[in-house]
Amino acid sequence: MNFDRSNLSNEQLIHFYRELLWPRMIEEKMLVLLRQGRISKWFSGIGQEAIATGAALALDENEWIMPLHRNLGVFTARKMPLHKLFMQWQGSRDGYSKGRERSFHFGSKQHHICGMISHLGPQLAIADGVALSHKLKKQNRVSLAFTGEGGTSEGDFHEALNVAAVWDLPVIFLIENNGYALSTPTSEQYRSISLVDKARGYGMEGVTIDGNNILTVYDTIRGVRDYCIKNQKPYLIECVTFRMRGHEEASGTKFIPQKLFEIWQLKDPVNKYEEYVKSVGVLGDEEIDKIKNEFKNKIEDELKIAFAAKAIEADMDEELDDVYASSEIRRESPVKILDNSRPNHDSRFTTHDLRFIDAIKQGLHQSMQKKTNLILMGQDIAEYGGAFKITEGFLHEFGKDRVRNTPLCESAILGAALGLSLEGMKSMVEMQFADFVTMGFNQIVNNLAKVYYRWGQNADVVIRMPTGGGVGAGPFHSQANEAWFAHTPGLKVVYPSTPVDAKGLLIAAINDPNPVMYFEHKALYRSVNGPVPEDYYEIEIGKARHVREGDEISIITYGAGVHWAEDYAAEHTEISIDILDLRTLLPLDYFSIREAVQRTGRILILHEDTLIGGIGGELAAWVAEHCFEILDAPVMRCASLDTPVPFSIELENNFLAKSRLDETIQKLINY
Ligand SMILES: Cc1ncc(C[n+]2csc(CCOP(=O)(O)OP(=O)(O)O)c2C)c(N)n1
Repeated sequence: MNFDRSNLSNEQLIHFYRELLWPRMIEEKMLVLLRQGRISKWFSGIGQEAIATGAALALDENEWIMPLHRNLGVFTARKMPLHKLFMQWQGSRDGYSKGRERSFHFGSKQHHICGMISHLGPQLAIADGVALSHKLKKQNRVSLAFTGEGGTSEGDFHEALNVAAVWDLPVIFLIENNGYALSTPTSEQYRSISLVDKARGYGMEGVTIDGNNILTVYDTIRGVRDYCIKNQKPYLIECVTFRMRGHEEASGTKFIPQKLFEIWQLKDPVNKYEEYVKSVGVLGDEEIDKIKNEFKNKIEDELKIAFAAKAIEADMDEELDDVYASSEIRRESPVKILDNSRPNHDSRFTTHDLRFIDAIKQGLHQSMQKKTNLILMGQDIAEYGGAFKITEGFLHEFGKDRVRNTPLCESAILGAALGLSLEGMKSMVEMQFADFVTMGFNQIVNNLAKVYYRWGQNADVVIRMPTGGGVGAGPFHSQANEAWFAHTPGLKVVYPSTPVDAKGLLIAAINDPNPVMYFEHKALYRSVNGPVPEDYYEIEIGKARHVREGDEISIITYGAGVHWAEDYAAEHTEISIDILDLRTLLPLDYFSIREAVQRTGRILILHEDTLIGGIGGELAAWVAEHCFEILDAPVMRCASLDTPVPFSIELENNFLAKSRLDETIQKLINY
């Protein structure tokens, strides 16, 4: 192994030695603690330390790193106190995730380390978002994301590299090629001769280096960093290395030929570098022993602090409170709140008549004017103005930096949106159709939704979801998929039915620091209009709207269902129908739901989503559990058929809940 010190001083060489040795010695201790049952799981990076350590040393401290499960060297090089790291691994309250996350699945804003989720690949696109923020703010910084060679087979790898290349983002993608995924060798993982060949396919540069040589890793990344900043381009680095232990300690190494361990032991990154610093006279045996003793004592001291930590006690209020970031933290200036939650409310706003679609457009437009850190991302939203023309004209007014056409890669764009949040920026991601959200589902439900609870970083993202059927568009352009998200703690789900609410809820969603799924029903875009204030105002998220007063039955609904219910009530004046528009599905407005039950004692829950597992089941259960004594009949549901959404209009009409509304209402009244 050749070490080239270039112009590194003796002090720097010693510093690198200490930084490299430190995670190795911690790990050796961790393996002992694991055998003693003091920690429950350990993913070893022994043999690979030069990569994590070298990478962290090569970046500036305020540059974000997206590490994975074997990168202790990143955490130690960023000077995270060891006792706090131990507390994290023990699941203690005073670790980095209040006991909510395991092993290396945590981040720290202070240290510019982004916590991974188990799925590996999603880390990569977050680096895109951070780099986008640097680019837009003209900061000379990069972000760096890790992946194993196994992770390069994930679609997220492809999407993240592609977006970084197309958007000219200063991101360093770093592959640690240690020969094996959990047990799968590279021959069963990919067919390209070298992983760095993939860089060319994305139109970026790349290099393969010896990942066991800390000076090579440091020097390469330092140079690549300069390249990325100067040229505003991404770069792929493949570090060749070997994992000296099993995937995790319990999985063993039987599946890897023993000979490989013998070969790679001779290339051990710590031993080799130690030999080098000795050979050039920078450190002698005595000094090395001194450092090792110092570290040994430090580990014991830090462990003592960690083991003295109090046992964790669950505090239910705190657990629930920490699912969402406080809504107050994002409002730069006071915003008017329009309360139209009761019929005949007194609105002192000057209004004009707008279609549903124009109200959304106006809300978005005013938000772009008010919030200069708001970035819009979506397929065909720039020149074309979006599939439904909601962003038509925005490009001209706000420019290409803020109104961004994206490649077809929902997952990477949602990951990038999270990356923008890390740097304090707000983003709105437009799904071309709500159905396509499945391609980015993992980022939403596992990353955006959970990140605040896990390590205190909010995902400041609104996802617009053109949704719903009734337009003859078939199974993949018509679905009502709000229930998938209403089931996910950490998300907010809003679903307006009128122009005034569409505008006010969109502004509220954009001002909310949490990830908000904003459902907009396509069939309402041009078929519904109404008075909309010209002001910049919010409708409160989590507050239902009492649409119509009645005393025989209450229909609880949202979205297109509100219009079905209103039309039905207008045509059946012989029945006194009360209507509640939920407007927000997560969190639900239980107070208003209870009031609706009180008004009539007969509840019909109406939604366009299919029956089984729809939000109606949750509502029915809640009403039965909490309002049993004021019910005069069983809670009934009217939902769409439990089939995919059919294309032919006759079939679709039969599918939609609306076709069974009369039948269900009659059943409820006659109970
Ligand atoms: C989406 C997903 N699939 C499978 C796994 C299970 N898993 C965890 S780590 C791992 C191997 C990853 O291999 P590689 O990317 O080469 O990194 P290494 O662990 O070798 O450092 C697997 C299969 C997972 N965590 N996420």
